[in-house]
Amino acid sequence: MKIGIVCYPTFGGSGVVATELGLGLADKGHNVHFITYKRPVRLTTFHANVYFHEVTSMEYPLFEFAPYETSLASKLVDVVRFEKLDILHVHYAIPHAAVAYMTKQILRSKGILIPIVTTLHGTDITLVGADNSFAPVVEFTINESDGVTSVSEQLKKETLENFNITKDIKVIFNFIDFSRFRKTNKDHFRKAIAPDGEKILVHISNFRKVKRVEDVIGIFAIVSKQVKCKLLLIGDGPERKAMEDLCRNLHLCDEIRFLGKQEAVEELLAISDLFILPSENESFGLAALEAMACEVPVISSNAGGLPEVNIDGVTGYMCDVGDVEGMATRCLDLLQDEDLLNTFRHSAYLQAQKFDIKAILPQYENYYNEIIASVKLSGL
Ligand code: GMT
Repeated sequence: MKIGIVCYPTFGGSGVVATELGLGLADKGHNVHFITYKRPVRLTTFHANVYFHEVTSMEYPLFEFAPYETSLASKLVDVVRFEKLDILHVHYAIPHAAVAYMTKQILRSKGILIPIVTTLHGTDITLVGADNSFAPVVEFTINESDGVTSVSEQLKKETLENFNITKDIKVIFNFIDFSRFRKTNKDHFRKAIAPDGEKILVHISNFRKVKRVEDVIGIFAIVSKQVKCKLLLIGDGPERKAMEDLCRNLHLCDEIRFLGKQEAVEELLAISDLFILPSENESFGLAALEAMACEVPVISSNAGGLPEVNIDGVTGYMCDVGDVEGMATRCLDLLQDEDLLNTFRHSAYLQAQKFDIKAILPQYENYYNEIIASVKLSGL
């Protein structure tokens, strides 16, 4: 198949999923064309079946906001026509589902039929998509997509609750590539970060409000009073400065390290004992899955789709959003009982295997074939 993938190229979960999906499909022999404004962060090496088309916008003094959607649609029309794509898969509804709709209409006027699949990732529905400034377009363009997928059952439920959806939504879970995410021996890293045998807690996110990084620090403040430990904060975003200030105010700067954006997160997960994810909302929690694949149990909130990934009392623990005391207690339960921690480590790994890329990729391939066939049947 010749597949076009549109996504945000930055460190967000949707861009990561889109890129890993494209690379996985390319490994299976498909030709994959990424179309976005920057090379996606996980698209680092050459692959014979992978193409990257950069979207550029013309600058003009009249434009206070560069009309990216127009440039993207124009690029998509061009790539679909000249590369003869079979399907266009757009990740994150805003603005990609709307751009895909426009692209489809333009191509239709030229006698070309391009099937569109939209994948909903979370905040495009729950936080941003539900806002009046986007909602009518989100609803319309989801319904106009030929196929719609959601990364969790809970996100599908919320989409149906928030919008008047006439299309079937297929749940295809996010996935993990075990050839990359697995526990490896990185003891030299561990010694550098925790020289006195301290336990290592870790959090990875884009430091947006929805991640509640202040709760991660609050949990650590309680835990570190009873167990010698360190906290690694990986990622960057709008809340980082406030979080650095909070660490200073709590006199925890020696125990907490801000590592910024990291490429090889699996190497840091390999030395971690617990992953903390207290999010206000989380449609899936890809970062938690990555931790579990590296045998790191997860202490999380029970928001959104997290219960579909993290099994309470088995692969980690879940508490209500904002229950900092509860999450700290659960951390201590595991950190103070090495046998229990090891049992949870193994269970986390086993649960992660349910999301193995090898099992999930064929679901996308079958879905693409189904959508292409049904679009062909309905014609122009
Ligand atoms: O977490 C974010 O804010 C980034 C966002 C994105 O679209 O990049 O992540 C969403 O998509 C991820 C991949 O499907 C999911 O694992 C995250 O749970 C989801 N984030 C939220 O729902 C807050």
